[in-house]
This record gives sequence, C-alpha cells and structure tokens, in this order.
Amino acid sequence: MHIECNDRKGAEKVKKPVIGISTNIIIDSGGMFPGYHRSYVNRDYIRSVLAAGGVPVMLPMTDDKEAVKQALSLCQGLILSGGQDVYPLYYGQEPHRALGEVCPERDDFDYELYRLAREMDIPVLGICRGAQIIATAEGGSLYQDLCLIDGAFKHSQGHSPSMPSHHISVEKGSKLHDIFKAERIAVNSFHHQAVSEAGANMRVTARSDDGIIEAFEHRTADFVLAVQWHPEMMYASDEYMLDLFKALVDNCK
Ligand SMILES: [Mn+2]
Repeated sequence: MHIECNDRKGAEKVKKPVIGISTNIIIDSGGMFPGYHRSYVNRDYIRSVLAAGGVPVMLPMTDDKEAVKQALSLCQGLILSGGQDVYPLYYGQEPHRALGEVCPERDDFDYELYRLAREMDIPVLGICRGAQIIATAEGGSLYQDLCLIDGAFKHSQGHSPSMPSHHISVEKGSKLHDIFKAERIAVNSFHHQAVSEAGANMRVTARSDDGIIEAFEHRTADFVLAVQWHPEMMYASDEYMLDLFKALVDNCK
C-alpha cells in the first residue's frame, strides 16, 4: 500500500505557473469580415512562455474591471506586451506631431492590469509598450519620438526581429544583471519612443550607447522588470532572452 501511495505521489506533477499576457485589438482591413475586431497577441509571447516552463494565458482587453481582476487572479505572473504608443494626455504631455497610433482604451486596460499585479505582488515583465506603461504608471514620462533626442541611434530596425540591432550596457547589481550575468548584451530594437523618466520607484538598469533607457526595474518589488526591446522575438536564437522569461516564470509563487 505504502509503495503504491508513494508512486502515486511521485507521479503528481507540479503545476506550472500561469503567465497572463495582455492582448491587443486588431481590426480586419479586408477578407471576410472587414472592420471586424479581433483580440490577439503575437505568437512569440506564447512560445517564449512555453519555452520558459510557464503556461501562457491571453488576457483580452476589456473595460470590465471585475472581469480583469478575476482573469488576473488565475495568473501567477504578468507580461505587458508591446503595441501602440501610450496616450500622451495620460502622462501630462500634448501630442507631438511624430506621435504614432494610440489606443487609450488599451492604456486603461494595461494600467489596470499593472495596478492589480502590484496589489497581488506577482512578477511583471513589461515589454516595449509594456515598459512605457509601467514607466508612466509609476509617475515617469516618455519621449514621444526619438527625433527629440540629439544623437539617438536608429531604434527601429529594418531587419529580422530575431537578430539584434544595437548593444546595451547592463548595470551591475541589478536583477537584470543577475539574470544575464553579463554587462554587455545585443538586443533588437522596434521603438520610436523612449522612456525619459522611469519613475521614483524604478531603477534604470540598462542603456544603449546613445543613452536611451533600455531597461528598468522596481527598487523594492520582488520582480517588476521592464525592457524596451522585444526579447520574445529572440528567445529561440538567444539564450539571454530565454533566461529573461525563465526568470519571470521562476519568480512566480
Ligand atoms: Mn532600442
């Protein structure tokens, strides 16, 4: 009996952490349903979480706060994904002429997810727009376009997203440095905006050689990391990027 019991116990699998991923809306421009709205996220996010040992769950955009809360309560970690520019009025600026597409409804949704995730004290990884959401939620601010910064590199690469575009220097003693165990990393780049101030609770942990903020993390929370590049697009070819997702999954309770 005891042996059977132990065998059964040994066969029980430890549940993998569920990682909620904020999604976007895409509007069909043609095909069978022109003008139709679809909830979506790029598949690389799903694949990165799976490769890191987590279970990805897509969180659909909605203004139903109770639904958002219940959906996030099923998750042990959160990824705020990339997408549109953040609505400038939400961080106290008027729209610069180089501002891209905005979606204030999605900002509201992402801000709510971030607020709840902080309340629940679960790990958060902000990617590109997700990093800008975290910065502005924390009282920081953005450059609406890199043309506002003299000497800024080209940060919107024209080649394959799986290939890096520029280097970053990672601050020693940061969580990011603990994950990478390296001070110099090559990353891809698909942003025309940048974080100008990350907020008082945040520590800037990586910059590109032109001084642009490329990563920051919460000073006191266990795991709130924000990166300006797209690690999910490099996870399959670059171990550093997979390690970032593994760190997110490993920090889930
Ligand atoms: Mn960049």
